[in-house]
Formats: sequence, structure tokens, C-alpha cells
Amino acid sequence: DVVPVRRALVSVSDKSGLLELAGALADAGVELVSTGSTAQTIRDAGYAVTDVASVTGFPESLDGRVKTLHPAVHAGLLADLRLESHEQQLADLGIAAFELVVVNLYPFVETVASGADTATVVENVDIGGPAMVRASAKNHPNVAIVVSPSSYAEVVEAVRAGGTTLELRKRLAAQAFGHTAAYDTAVASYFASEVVAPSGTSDTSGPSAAAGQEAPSAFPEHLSFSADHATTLRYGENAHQSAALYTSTDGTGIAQATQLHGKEMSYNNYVDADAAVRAAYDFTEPAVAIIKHANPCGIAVAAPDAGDPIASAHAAAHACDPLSAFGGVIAANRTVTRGMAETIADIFTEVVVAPAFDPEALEVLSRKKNIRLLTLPADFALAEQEVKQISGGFLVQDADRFTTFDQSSWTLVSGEPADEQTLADLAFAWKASRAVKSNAILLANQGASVGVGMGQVNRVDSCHLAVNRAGDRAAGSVAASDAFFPFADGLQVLLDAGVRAVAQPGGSVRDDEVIQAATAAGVTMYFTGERHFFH
Ligand code: 93A
Repeated sequence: DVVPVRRALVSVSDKSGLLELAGALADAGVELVSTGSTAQTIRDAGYAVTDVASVTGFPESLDGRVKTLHPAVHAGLLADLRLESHEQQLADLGIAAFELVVVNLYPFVETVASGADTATVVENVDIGGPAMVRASAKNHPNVAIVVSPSSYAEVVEAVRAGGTTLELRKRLAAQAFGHTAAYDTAVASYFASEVVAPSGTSDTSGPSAAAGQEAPSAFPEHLSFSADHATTLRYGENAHQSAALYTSTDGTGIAQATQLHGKEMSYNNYVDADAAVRAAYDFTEPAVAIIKHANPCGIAVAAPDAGDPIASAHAAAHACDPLSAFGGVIAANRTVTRGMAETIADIFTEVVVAPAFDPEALEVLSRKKNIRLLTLPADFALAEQEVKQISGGFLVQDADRFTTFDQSSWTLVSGEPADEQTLADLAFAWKASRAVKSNAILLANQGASVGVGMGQVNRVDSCHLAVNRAGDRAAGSVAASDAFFPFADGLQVLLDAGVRAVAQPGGSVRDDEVIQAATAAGVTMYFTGERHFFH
């Protein structure tokens, strides 16, 4: 299965390492075929190179939009020379096969990051490059496809040793498909957020409003509070701060909760109850979130076969981090049962908030004088807009929701497609990670968080925290990250701990590095295409 390399197609935007590669291939007697500026660079260095136009018999045209998109190139990439019929057809057509393809794509992500206008960004959507990459990766029994300068040395070594092995070609093909998938994810998210913009803003440079959204020009009317809607609180975040709760007039959010029992709600109780409800209500299945200082110490959904689903979700959420759950705030998205109440009764808990309590549950929990029990209205909804105060003003934004949660739109960028259970665990981890303060890393297994890393100022520390909290439960768990991995280092912490699958938005300039780390570990990774910062 060793394929000797006689002819290579080289077409690269990133020219780093190009001359060393071209020199080594030329010395090994490999014929080089290249596009415009790649050929020029090689020729200027004194090596022989064939212009792709002389292979296609067609000039590079339309400002470079059509260079390699030609059957004389693609038949040479796609012919399966294990088949006599393919070999015969190539001979009849007078087309020579390529055994090595070196392509890296137009710098799309870098062009977006530079703040370029839409026309320039669109011109940097590479069409011919991905076609060659995918054709060569598909045809890996015959062709080695190289998409990163970091693979040049290994490939040169193989060429010198007599050819590429099937093992190497398979590995390169996996990287190649990951590379084009990441590239298309970046293109798709750019189009969703920057091109499909409100009329009149589509050609401006710099950040524009999210698709179809107008910026709120006036302070939202339902948030125009009056003293009629104020409740004085005993104190604020600390005992020396005075505080009040102002309730909005649209009937949404935790401020609408009715207290059935316990001590007066404090400022911090409201903050944590809000975070808990936000987390639990992200799930349609029975779910429980346990919150401390606005971060989850456990989130879980009910086991599919549980006799008492909400009690099973609570037990699993509590098991994530029992130490931190001491003094926590619990939210359930279903009626609290006696079973759940009996478990809570043994754990010091500040607040339990749920749509309702079974009478026996209320009886059990009411025996504790201080525990605050809150119910939510039957038509409970979280607020559509969020307001955050900064000194001298307010920031207003649409609430971050999973209105478009659709796992089928995720892109597999590394490893095998996940089986049903793993996909379910990834969906759970991804949703749960949204409740974690950034930078968020959440490890999960069987519908329950097993380790949460939160609030760190770099993603590596969040990964360490999640792995340490999970302990021996990290191995075999799945991971979600609220934003992309800027480098492979954070992901590597998860891989070293034995995480089996990962969901993250993607979109980093170094996605390739990150995908390669996952691929090298044989770990499945999906790009979700959507970031969920929570600060
Ligand atoms: O404009 S394209 O989408 N059309 C093509 O036919 C084509 N062929 C190669 N882009 C195309 N490429 C890309 O050109 C490669 O992916 C590579 O990034 C770049 C190399 O062009 P040059 O050698 O002129 O720098």
C-alpha cells in the first residue's frame, strides 16, 4: 500500500515552508504542478515547475476564480488506480495522475478578522481549493493530501523513503476533511451573522447587528420600573449595602416567583435562583440545576427509566459536586416530589424553586424553618431581554436562548460520528455549559454534569478545573466548551483526561491545530457554530 510520488500538485496561500518542501520534492525527482503565485514562488527559487494552465490547456481566469477547476486536474486527483478501467480512461484522456496534493486555502478567517469589507471577505471564500482537498482525501488510497505546513516534514520523509503509506494517507485525509469542515463552518457563520444583515448594513465593515435584529433604541418599556414595583431587601450583596428588587411589568423571570415558605429572599438568593431557573429551563426533559454564586455545582436531566424522574435528576445533579452543593440554590423544571424533597432535607439548601411542590414534598421541606421554597407561575417564561448595569448606563441585549437548538446542524470535524448515547450526552453538555460563567468547560456523562470548570480568565484553567472536579469520572465523559479553543492546549488537558467526545463552537484562527489534537487522540469533535458566553 505504499504509493511512490512522481507528480505533485501544489497550490498554497500560506507559503510558509513552501521552498523547503518544493526543494525536497524536486530533489526526489517529483514533478511539481502549481497555480499562479505558488508556481512563481517556486520558479523564483530556481526549481522547475509546471503551470497548471499548461495541464488544463485553459488560462487561469476570472481574477483567479477559475484555476484548478478543470477535469484535467480533477480526473488526475480522483482516478482510483487500483481499477484497470480508471487507469485506461486516464490514458485515453491523456491525463496524468497526482500522488501528492499540497493545498492550503484562501485565508478566510484572517480576512474576516482584519475587518475587511464583505466583497473582500467573499472573494476569500476558496472554491477550487476545498474541491481539490476533498477530492484527494476521498481518493486517499491513491493520493496523499497535505493541508498544513506542519505535515511537510513527515511527508517529505515518506517520499524519500519510497512513498506514502496507507496509514499516513488516511491520517492526512482525516485532517483534510476536518480542515474543509472547519473552513465551511467559518464561512457559514460569517454569512449568518454578517451577510444576512438588516437592509442597508450588508456592505459596511466592522461589527453589525445580529441577523434581522434592530438595536433597542430606547430603554425597553416593560423595564421602565416605578417605585410601585419595588420590594425592599434586607441588604444587598453584602450586609453594608442597601438594596431593593424592582419587578418588570411584562410578567417574566424569577421576580415573578411566589414564596411559599422560609426566610425572606436575599439579594444573592435572587441572583442564584435566576441562574438556577435559567439553567433548568433550558431543558424540555425533567431537569435540575444546583447553583452557588451564580455557577452550577451540578446539572442533570432524569434518567430515561427513572420511576421518579425529577428526584433522579436531582440526585444526579447533586452527585456532581456534593461539597459545593452545600448552601446551594436548587431549581427544578417539574413539580418537586416527596422523593426529591427527602433528599434535599438532608442537605443544607438556601432556596428551592420549581413550578410546584407535591403536598408531601411541601410537608417534608417545611419542617426546615429557613429553607426558602418558591413556585413559578404556570406560564413562566424567562425575560426576552437582559439588562446589565455599567457605571453611567445600562447594557441591553436579547436574552441568549436555545431557540434554534438543532444538533443536526453541528459539523463533525474529528473522529467517528457519535453514537446515539454520545450525541445525547453532547447535546446535554452543550446546553448545560450555557449555564456556566465563562470561560465554561463542562464534562458530562449519562445526562449529568460530572465536572464543571467556570469563570477562569483562560480556557486551560477551566479545563484543569473541570477535569480535577470530575476526578476519575473525567475518563469516558463528554465535554462542552462555551466558546472556541483558541489553542490546542486546553483541549489537550481534556484529551489527556480521557474525554471521549467534544462539542464546541469552532471559529478560531487555530481550529486546524485544535482539530489535529482531537484527531490524533481519535476523539470525536463537533463544531456547533454558536458561542454562548455568559459573564
Ligand atoms: O478561486 S478559487 O476558488 N478557484 C480555483 O480554481 C482555485 N484553485 C486553487 N481558488 C483556487 N485555489 C486556491 O488558490 C488554493 O486553495 C490556494 O489557496 C490558492 C493558491 O493560489 P496561488 O498559487 O495563485 O497563490
